[in-house]
Amino acid sequence: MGYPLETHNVAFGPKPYLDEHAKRFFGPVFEPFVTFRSEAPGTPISFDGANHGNGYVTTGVLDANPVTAFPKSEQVTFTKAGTYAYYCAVHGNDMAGETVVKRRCAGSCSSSPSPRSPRRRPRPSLKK
Ligand SMILES: [Cu+2]
Repeated sequence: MGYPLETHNVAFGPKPYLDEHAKRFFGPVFEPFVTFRSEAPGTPISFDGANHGNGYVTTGVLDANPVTAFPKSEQVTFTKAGTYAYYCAVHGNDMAGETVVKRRCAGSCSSSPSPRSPRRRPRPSLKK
């Protein structure tokens, strides 16, 4: 029985900066900037687009293999609205996307309607 060998990371930041790390991933040792998360172990990843001075944040390597020390998933909390490009520095440009954060959400956002929520129909009158 084998283990899944799918290994990825999710990295945000300036593209040239990410590319530098990505192209060195498969070196004599795995590139530490790709392999390890950018935030201290055990701390949440909170992203405001300016982390570490240049907006760099990475989850580090993620995989579903129980024999490695890498987590299966990570959670990133976005604290500022914006459009943030990310990619997997293991696989490069073919595994990329954007996260669109429309507004800051502190706590539960379900209690206040979005400004873009559709208008509600007026209630029917209760006149007899
Ligand atoms: Cu990947």
